[in-house]
Amino acid sequence: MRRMPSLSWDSLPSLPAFVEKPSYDRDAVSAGIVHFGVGNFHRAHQAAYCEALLNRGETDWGIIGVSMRSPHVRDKLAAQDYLYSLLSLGEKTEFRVIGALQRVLVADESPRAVIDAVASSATALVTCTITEKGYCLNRGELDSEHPDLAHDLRSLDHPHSLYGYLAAALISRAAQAGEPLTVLSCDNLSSGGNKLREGVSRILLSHSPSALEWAEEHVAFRSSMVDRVTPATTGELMARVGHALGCEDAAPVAAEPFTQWVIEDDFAGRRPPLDAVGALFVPDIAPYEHAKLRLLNAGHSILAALGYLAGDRYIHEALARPALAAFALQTLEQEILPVTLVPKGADGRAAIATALARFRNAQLPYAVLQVGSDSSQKILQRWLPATDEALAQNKPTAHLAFALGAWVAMIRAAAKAGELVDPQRERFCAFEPQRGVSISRAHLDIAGAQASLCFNNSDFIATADAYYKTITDLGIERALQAETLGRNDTLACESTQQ
Ligand code: CS2
Repeated sequence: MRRMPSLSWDSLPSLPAFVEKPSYDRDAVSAGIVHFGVGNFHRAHQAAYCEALLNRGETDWGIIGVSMRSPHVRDKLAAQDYLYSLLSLGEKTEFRVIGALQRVLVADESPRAVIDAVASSATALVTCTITEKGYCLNRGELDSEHPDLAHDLRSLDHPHSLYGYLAAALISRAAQAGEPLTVLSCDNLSSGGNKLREGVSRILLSHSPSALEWAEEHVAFRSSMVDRVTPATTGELMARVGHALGCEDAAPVAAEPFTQWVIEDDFAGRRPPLDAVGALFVPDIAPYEHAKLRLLNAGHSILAALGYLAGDRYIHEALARPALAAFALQTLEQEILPVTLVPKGADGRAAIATALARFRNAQLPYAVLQVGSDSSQKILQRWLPATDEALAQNKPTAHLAFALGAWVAMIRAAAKAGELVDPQRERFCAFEPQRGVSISRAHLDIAGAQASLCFNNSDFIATADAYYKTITDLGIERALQAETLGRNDTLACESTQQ
């Protein structure tokens, strides 16, 4: 069989007319952005916004991507001029080819090139999608003993963390009295920008107090709320793209039609006009972060745990089970929403309904195992803070206790099946239940949730343990029925707080 040609700038003119292609001269574009973490999410989200800017005639906002360790994405993209297809899958299917990524550096292979790219005055913005675990946190706080951060506090010759790369680059930028820079977190994390500031400052303090002083004046660390459901690429997607385009794309990405980017304003230096292509600049990001993490991501993680236990492969399959769908809706509406700050003018119930409708999109199957990955980190951002606030305010928490019991059951079952993907995998796998020791508390302990109120609330923990037992005895759906949770005809959400 003849091999199809690879996607490339030369092949663009021969792509079918339904494919939206770069309309700009790539040689006229410079890279004003360095982005850390070139996974599917970045390529479906921030890169798509930048592509829209380039298509409008802006020339400053090309992207240099950085992969911290793996060369895979770089290798695939380099072979096709860093172009890739982005499919929007919903009621309609839309194809775009994105050219905003100009090249991808692999930090472990060429640390100096990464430091130089961030230090260059051509770079006005650094963005990142490094996931929760890239922030080196423990108990929700920056952890100086985390091996990567501890390494960078000692030496910046070959940094291990994003903090280290930023600090090394700022030392060089300060020495050149370079242009101001904005560093923008694009992860599902509360106050990601503040964490980046804190980590970089800690490292600068130990390596170059004068660069720290410069950075305090010239660098802005900001947070953003990013939203677009973007699953991992499958072989089926690659085949579909090859067939539609008539050329081979080794790194296509599929995402839902919905997309949102809310950015904490007040940049240092040049700011890409992202508001012209659908992003929103706001002075206060907190309500947007809260609403997204708690009303969407919490729901996603809860459905991932319940769906996994029900034997489902995908989130939309979990939602097709009435008891699971009712439980997710009740948890979000009755227990999480009352303690969630929503942006002014927004309707929390409508946001929940939209999130669940988006999760039902069967055109875009999203694996429960993918959403369930790294859950020990995700629950600290997504639902434990809401649980703590509900407990503190003496509000209902029965569903949240059940969700905790289900999360523990999911961890145990996935560990047993060899399917657990989590930074704490080894500890979860080595865990042995002990008489008289709460299983929920032991798992929260491994997740680093010791500082949370729910960890220390014996009634809540005992309730979660009891639910865990019902779930493992009866299976998830019968447990929901037995406990009258997830039944449309009940409002079983008494407070477990005395
Ligand atoms: C998901 C998110 O995998 C996950 O943990 O909850 O990636 C989610 O799809 C995005 O945050 C949606 O914006």
